[in-house]
Amino acid sequence: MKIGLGLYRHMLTRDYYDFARQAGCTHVVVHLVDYFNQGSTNPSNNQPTGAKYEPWGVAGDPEKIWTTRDLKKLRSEIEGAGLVLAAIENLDPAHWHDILLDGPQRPQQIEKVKTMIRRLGEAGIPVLGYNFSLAGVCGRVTAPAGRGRAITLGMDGPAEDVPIPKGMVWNMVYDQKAPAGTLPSISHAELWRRLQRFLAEVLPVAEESGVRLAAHPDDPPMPTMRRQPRLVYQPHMYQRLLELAPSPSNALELCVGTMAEMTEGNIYEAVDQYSKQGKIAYLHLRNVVGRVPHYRETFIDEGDVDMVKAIKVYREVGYPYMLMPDHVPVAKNDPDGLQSFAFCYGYIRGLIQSLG
Ligand SMILES: [Mn+2]
Repeated sequence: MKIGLGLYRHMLTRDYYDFARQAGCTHVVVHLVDYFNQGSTNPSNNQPTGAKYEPWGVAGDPEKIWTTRDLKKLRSEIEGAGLVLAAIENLDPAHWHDILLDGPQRPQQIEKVKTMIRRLGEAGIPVLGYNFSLAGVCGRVTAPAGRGRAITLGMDGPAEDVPIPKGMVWNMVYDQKAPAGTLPSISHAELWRRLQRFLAEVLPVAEESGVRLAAHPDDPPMPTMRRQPRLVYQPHMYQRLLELAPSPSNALELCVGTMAEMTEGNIYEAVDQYSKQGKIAYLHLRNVVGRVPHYRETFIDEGDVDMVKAIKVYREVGYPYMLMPDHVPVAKNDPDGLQSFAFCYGYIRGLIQSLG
C-alpha cells in the first residue's frame, strides 16, 4: 500500500514535494488543468470546491496540449525530490468538450487525446485519471459545518434548477462567446454510447503506450445533475464501465468518498470486487456523513466509512496501489489545507503501521 498526495498546478514546487515526503507520501498525482482561471467561486490556491451552479473557471488554451518534454521535466523534478509521479489527473475541457458533447470538433479532439496519451507513455507516466461527465463536479455547497467549524463540502439537495448554459461543460467554460441558451438534456443511454465510442477509440492507443485510463465516479453521485445524466452513480455501475471495453488499460480511479455518498452498496465490498479484478489504478480516500442528496465531507477519522475496516480490506486483498486523500476539510487560517492534509496523513500512516 502506497500513500500519495494530489498536487494542483499551484503546488508544483519543491516546497510542496518536500511536504509530501514529510507527510510520509512516496507518490504524487498531478492536476495540470487550471480549474480556477478567471473563476470567482474558488480561491486559486485551494482545492476545487466551487459553488452550486457557478463554474470553476475558464478552460485552457485548446491549441496547447502537454508536450513530452514538459511531462519528462515534471517527472524528473518530482523524482529529484524523492517521489514517484503516479498519474496525471483530469483532462482540460478545452481539449475534449466535443467528445463529451458529441460536437463538431469531436474527431480532432479524439486525435488530441490520443496524442496526449502517447506523450504520457513517452514520459513514463503510467496513469491518466478522467471523469466522463457533462455537469462535472457541481451542485455542492461549502459551509463551516465540520468539526471545529472546519469548512467542508456537501450537498443540500438536488441540483436541477439551473441547466448547464451553452459554452460550458464539466463545470468549466470552454467558449466565452457561446450563444445564450442551455444544453439540451440527453439520456443515460446516450451518455453511455458516448463513453463507449471514446473508449473504443483511445484504449488501443493507451495499451500501446503503456498507459491506463482511470475513471473517477460521478461526484456527487446523483442519477442526474443540472438535468444531465450521470454515468457511475452506484458502485455496480463501475462494472458496466469495465465490461463496456475490456482492456488492460480500462481501469478505475476509485473514490471512496464518492462511493460512500452513493445510495446503494457498500464501500468495503466495492473495493474487494474491483481490486480482485486488478482494476483499481489508484484510490481516493476520504470520509463523509450522509448520502446524496444530503451529505457533507468530514475529517478522515469520523464519518460513515470505518477507516480501520477499510484499510484492513485493502490489506487483505493485497491492494498494491496508491491511495490518496482527494480533499479534506479546511480551517479558516489554513487556505491550502496543508494542516488538514498533515492530520489526514498522520492518521493513515498510523493506521497502516498499526496493522503491520
Ligand atoms: Mn475523488
